Amino acid sequence: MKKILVTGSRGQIGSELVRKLRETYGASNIIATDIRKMDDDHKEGPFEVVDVTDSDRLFTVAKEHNVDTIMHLAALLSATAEAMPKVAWDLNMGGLINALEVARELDLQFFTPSSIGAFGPSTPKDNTPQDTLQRPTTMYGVNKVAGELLCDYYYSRYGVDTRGVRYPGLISHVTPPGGGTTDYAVEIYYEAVKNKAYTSYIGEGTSMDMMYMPDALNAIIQLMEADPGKLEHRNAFNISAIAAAPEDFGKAIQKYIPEFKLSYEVDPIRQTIAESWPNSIDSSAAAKEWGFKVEYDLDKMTKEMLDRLTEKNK
Ligand code: VAH
Repeated sequence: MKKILVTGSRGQIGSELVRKLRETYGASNIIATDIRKMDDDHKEGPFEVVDVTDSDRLFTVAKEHNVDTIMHLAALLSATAEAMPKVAWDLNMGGLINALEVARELDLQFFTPSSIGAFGPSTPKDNTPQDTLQRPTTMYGVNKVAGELLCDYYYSRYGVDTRGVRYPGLISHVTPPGGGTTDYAVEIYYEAVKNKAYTSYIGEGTSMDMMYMPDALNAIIQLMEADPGKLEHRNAFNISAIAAAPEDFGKAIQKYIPEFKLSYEVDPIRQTIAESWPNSIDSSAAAKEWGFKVEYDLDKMTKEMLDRLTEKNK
């Protein structure tokens, strides 16, 4: 039976991944960890306070719980990383190599997400290939490319079973993201339900890849359970579900809330980051090597997001 330690369990991905993994593998087999614990955190199973920059603590918790897998999510996102690049390097890279070292020493399977942020302005923008130029111009992107190379190194040098995906912007109604460039695509749904209006900090016509959280979580489980003999790539796979710009979200919402109004007040910093990323990426390698597929398109995601957030607002 799999026994998994998750870092960053209180984050946008971690908070839902822990629930999904507990449903899939049993609550007691999923060790949720984060730098701080709040009362209502993941009470249905083990929770440990772990700062991923403390390698001894991470090793001790992994060993004591006798895990066989680490899913490392603790990291700063793009906009926050751009605001404090040195802090981002220390956490994103220091935390990653600590987690990889624990995986090497305890012979654990290892997952960590990369991002479409691993691409830069010189990367082909449309239908971005799996293998292509990666010269990102953000600290977050530098962290993601270095992270992909480091995870592949731990696979080729030490035989650690490292696997990863390049996530697009992730959209969910459970835990709002913090400090991301794509956060607007979450905020727009919250504001649509609350105020029937949203002012986007990303400009009209700026297309980015996006994905609904259930598809993002299924992708992790599918990849980690895939036959290693079929994997030609490891870190990290392009995956996406939706390529959309703010006006596409606006139109999708107006199908259910006709009076919804979208306006723009562009944030130059996050707009510059967004423009350095692809318009759409090619997910065919993930489909071929481990059967990646998605259930949610923009309309199905929009309907579910609005329904769930309306229920929450009651
Ligand atoms: C961010 N949500 O905006 C993250 C993600 C592709 C975007 O990496 O930083």
